Amino acid sequence: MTRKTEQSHTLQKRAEKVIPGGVNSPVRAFRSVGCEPPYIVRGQGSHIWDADGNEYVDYIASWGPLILGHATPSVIEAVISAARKGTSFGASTPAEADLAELVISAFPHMQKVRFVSSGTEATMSAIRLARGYTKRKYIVKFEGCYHGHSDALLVKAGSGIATLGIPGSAGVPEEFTQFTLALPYNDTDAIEQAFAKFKHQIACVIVEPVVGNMGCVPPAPGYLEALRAITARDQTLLIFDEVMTGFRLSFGGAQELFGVQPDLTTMGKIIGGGLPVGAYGGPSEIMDLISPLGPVYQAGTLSGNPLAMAAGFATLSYLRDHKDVYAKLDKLAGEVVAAVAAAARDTGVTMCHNRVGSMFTWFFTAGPVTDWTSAAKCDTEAFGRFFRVMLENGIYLPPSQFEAAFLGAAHTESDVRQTIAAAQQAFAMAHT
Ligand code: KE4
Repeated sequence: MTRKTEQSHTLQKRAEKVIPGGVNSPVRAFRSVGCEPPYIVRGQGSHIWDADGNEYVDYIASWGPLILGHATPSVIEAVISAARKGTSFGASTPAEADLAELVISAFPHMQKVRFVSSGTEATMSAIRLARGYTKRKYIVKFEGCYHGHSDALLVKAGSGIATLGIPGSAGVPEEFTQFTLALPYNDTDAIEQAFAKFKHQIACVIVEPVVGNMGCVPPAPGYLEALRAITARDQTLLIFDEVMTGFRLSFGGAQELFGVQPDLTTMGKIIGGGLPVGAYGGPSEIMDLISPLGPVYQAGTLSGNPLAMAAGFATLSYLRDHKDVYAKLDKLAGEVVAAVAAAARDTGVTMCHNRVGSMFTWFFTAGPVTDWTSAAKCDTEAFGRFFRVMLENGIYLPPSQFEAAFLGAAHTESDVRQTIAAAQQAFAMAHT
């Protein structure tokens, strides 16, 4: 199949003249998979169409938000109805508490939530709150975990364990990352060493309870429990960054699935139903330090935007009322992931995979992939070849080895069959 790409190519060249790389978020440039990005013009259910008329089974789902699929009627109707009354007021609206009450109903530890407009804002604000609450400066994050692009989090691990992070991006002065510790994920010794070295000085540990941003990497058995025990022992706040996993892995996110309760939870993606929403929440004792009640400042012009609230409320209402959807997602995702893995094995292609519920990654390495060090061993060229053949066959995967793919409520057995067939073709070609 030779997919037509002229229209997307023209659109890319036009966009590059006025937008850096032609994209408003780097991963969309397809730089690591060796082809130009299709320009998407429409989505419906589990499918999207590009400017050249090519149709794809979509496993990106806007990087997670569209768990119900594209253009879900209840979501669209809610947004249109809200828009007819105006798009934004910069004032309180009933829709904000509607969504806040629904979000809080999913998390037993949560008494209050503050809405913002992105996951980056959510994690940045939660960290500021943790520092204000504990009056401590140091924070811990993990290599391979991504929590958005605020300066203190754009850090790569220093040399050796429990050494302070070094900037991971140009434009971030080392002073801005000097209080950030970047530790290996799934390594409890590293955490113990850090807390021994920085006893009573660490404000918070922020972690993706199931990592999506080095590809899908689940917590080792007991790891989240260890993080919870070690942080509680030192009065450090544990922040679960559930921007990706919240309402994805279960209605109560990873913390419900694994039975480990953080102090603060950050959210995004699904809670906006495809519109810009982030959030952070926790007990009133901590959340009431946020302005205007307390001394920790945080604000946002479009926070709680009525259209975004409407889209989020419609999406979460469906999930609240159809919790059986999670078992269905788990089953169908299990089918497609296992079948593709079997096809790789049958053709001698070196690949392993991780999956938790409806988020998963096929890694082009023998594996297992348990942390950034093992993820980084992937043959990204092999992933690129796989990605391009899948795209040619109408399967739209995340354009990076180090991302998670998402299956949603609109995906069908037919989508799964098409995906498996495309993978079989890709693996057959891998030996040519
Ligand atoms: P945003 O600022 O992009 O809304 O959220 C940042 C963020 C925070 N926490 C987690 C666990 C996340 O996965 C993200 C953003 N995820 C990426 C995909 N890996 C968004 C895609 C992109 O950067 O374009």
